[in-house]
Formats: sequence, structure tokens, C-alpha cells
Amino acid sequence: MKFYTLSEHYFEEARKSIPGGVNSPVRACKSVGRNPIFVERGMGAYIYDADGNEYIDYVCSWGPMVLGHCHPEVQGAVAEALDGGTSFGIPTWREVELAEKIVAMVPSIEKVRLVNSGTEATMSAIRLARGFTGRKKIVKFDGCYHGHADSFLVKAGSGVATLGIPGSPGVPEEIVANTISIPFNDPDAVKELLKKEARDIAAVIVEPVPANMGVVPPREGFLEELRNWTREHDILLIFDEVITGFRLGPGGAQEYFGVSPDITCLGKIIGGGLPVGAYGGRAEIMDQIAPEGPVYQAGTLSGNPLATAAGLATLNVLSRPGIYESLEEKALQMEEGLCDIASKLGIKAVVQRIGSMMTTFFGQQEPVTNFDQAMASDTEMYGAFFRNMVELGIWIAPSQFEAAFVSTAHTPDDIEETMSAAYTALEKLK
Ligand code: KE4
Repeated sequence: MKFYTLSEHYFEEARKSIPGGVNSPVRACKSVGRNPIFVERGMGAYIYDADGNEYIDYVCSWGPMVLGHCHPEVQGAVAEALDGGTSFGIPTWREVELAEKIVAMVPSIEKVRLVNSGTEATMSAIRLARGFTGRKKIVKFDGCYHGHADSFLVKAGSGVATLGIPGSPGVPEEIVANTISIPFNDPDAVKELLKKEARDIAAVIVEPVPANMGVVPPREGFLEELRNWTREHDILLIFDEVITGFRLGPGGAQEYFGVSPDITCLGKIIGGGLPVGAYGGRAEIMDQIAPEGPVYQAGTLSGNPLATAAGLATLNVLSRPGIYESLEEKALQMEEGLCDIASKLGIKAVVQRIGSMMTTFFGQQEPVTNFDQAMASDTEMYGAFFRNMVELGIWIAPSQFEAAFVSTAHTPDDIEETMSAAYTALEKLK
């Protein structure tokens, strides 16, 4: 039996000075019916809460910790950078090294601008697209989440879906009037829209593998069609690879599917756990960004010495042979284990995985291909599963509409232990 005395006390205190006691809504665990734990530290695939409880971690900070916690090369790189200072607001060579690494790994990127978060990357990317095309409208897909910039809070996924907030107060309708959201995986909806509005559309932004309504893989050919139709109408295609970047492989989803966007947004893994976002693309587009061009974007801590050190160390490790094959093997072991348990216990659930990210949708028997279907999942069951797994020492995403991530630090034994916990957790729900 676990105790959460300190976590409970910390949460009570936190709510007195931080809205909801958290600095990002989904951490509050509201949708899964329990209060959050407060983490003290992490090591490898494990995290430890304030009361000393140990968990195998599949949230991995929502994706960044693809090498697990306290990877020696990342820690060492940050420690070394720390000796030289924390921020200058003056160019440093390591920013160029990280930029060059991103250019080398991501097929469609010739130039890249570093920022501090995924939200900054996506909001800058749509400003750039509007500046480059002279058009106003942006197209997104229901259930995709691109961060919390005003333009994106329309039928968004992640915390917006988790908390069931239709959009968000404070976002003027004039802003969202320029954002069109249509169903994912629906070629007819795309064709229909482009027929009517193509000339006013600056960009289509998409998570090439949505992971913010749970993991919903693109239908065969959907991304290719999106690429062809946008190119046909001189509309920029933006891949939001904040999650899939360096997660699905060195070149992310665009390499995995062989589809080349005009602009790519990155985050999470490229900071190795420290705050880094980035957006990049062809030089002719990126050279529109100040001070080279007229589209303004800036940031005090962009390219921060510690964050770029952590990011560069992470990408260097990920560039080594065998890394993604090993991630694939362990993630497959987890997917097969979960499917096996659900069928043994006769539980309605669908496991959807690409690479080392996956979601178990409860109450589903057919593949989940879009947001409406995802929203029909049994979130009550997910919450009960989450609570049982916490008691059994396994930390998964506190939301049905997120992904579980496997890191290089997870071992086959960790996965095995997780599967026996999942069996116990689900058996209790029968
Ligand atoms: P950040 O601003 O949170 O760094 O990134 C925004 C973002 C952009 N694009 C995609 C595809 C994303 O998934 C995100 C952020 N992801 C969520 C979880 N899926 C962050 C977790 C949270 O909000 O606390």
C-alpha cells in the first residue's frame, strides 16, 4: 500500500500559489480522478515521488525523456555548459552545432530557428506561413494540439480535450475565425475545403501522427494527399513534429512516411528535457524571418546554453546505430502485452502504436481514426486503470487523450513488470 502524505500536502500548498497547483493543466490528474504525485527525482526509466514511492515512467515528461532520466551524457553536457554560465543573449557556437545537427537529421529543414517551447515553434510557424503567402487562414485538424497559442485553441486535443474545454475563453472570435478545423484522416473534408477556400489559406498544420487525441496513425496515403493538395494550391504544409520529431526515427515522421513538409515544428526531445522548441524549412521560407526578413520573432532565452547542450547531447546519442530498433522492440513487446491482456480478460480496448509511442483506448473495438471516435472512448475506465497502475508503481499519462512513451532506459524486464501490473490493474476492473 502506497502512502502519498507529502504529495497531498505539497498539492494543498501548491494550490495556494499556483492556479490548480500545477504549471500545466494535464499534470493535475483531474480527468483520472486522483490528485497528482509530486516527483522528487528520476533515474533511467524510473521516477520517485516525495513519499519515496517508485514508478516505472511512461510519461517521460510528455515525450522529451527518450533517453530516460539522468542520462550520463546529457547530465555531463549540461554540467559542463553550466560551468561557463547560464545565459548571455549573445550568439554561442553550440546553438549553431544544434542547428546543424537538426538540419543534418531532418530531411526538409535547410534552416532552423531555435525557440523555447513547442507552442513558440508552432505560433511562429503560422506567422511565417502567413507572412510568406500573404494569406490569413490556417487549417488544423480536430483533436490535434499545437500548443496554447490563440489560433490553435479550436477543437484542440491534449489538455483541452482532457478537460473538455470547447476552446478557451479569452480567445477573440476574430482570431479563431481564421482557423478552420476539420476531421483528421478525412480526404473528402480536405478536398471540399480547398475547393472553397484554398486561395485564402496560408497553411495546413498537422501532427503527422496525432498523439494529442491519443495516438491516431494517419490512414494510408493521407499525408501524401495532403502534401499534393497543398502544393497544388500554393498552401504551405506544416508538420508539427513536436512529439514525432526524433521519436519515430532520426528524421521523425517526415522520414518515416517519406512526406516532405514546407515547415517543421520541433520541441520536446530536442531539448533533452530542457526548454527548446524549433521551426525550420527551406531557406527561401526561413529567410523571411527577422533579421534576415520582415517576419518578426524573438526570444530572450532562445538557444540557451544549457538547453542546447542537453539537446545536442540527446541528438548525438539518438544518432547512433541500433537505438530506434531497440525502442521498436520494447514498444512492440508492450503493445503485444497489452493486447494479449485485454483479450484474455475480455476487455474492450484498442492499442494504437507507432514507434515508441502508443495509446490504449478503452471501450473501443475498432481502430480509432479521428477525434470523434477518440472522444467516445471509456474515459472512466481509463481513469480507473490509471489509478490502479499508480498503486502498482507504474506511471502512465493521466489522460486517455495522450500517449505512453518507451525510452532507451526501459528494459524488457521493465516492460514485463509493467504487463503483470496491467493484468492486475485490469483484472480488478472486470
Ligand atoms: P509546448 O508548448 O507544451 O512545449 O508544446 C506544445 C505542443 C505542440 N505540438 C504538439 C504536437 C504537442 O504535443 C505539444 C505539447 N504536448 C503536450 C502533451 N501532449 C504537453 C503537455 C502539457 O501540456 O503539459
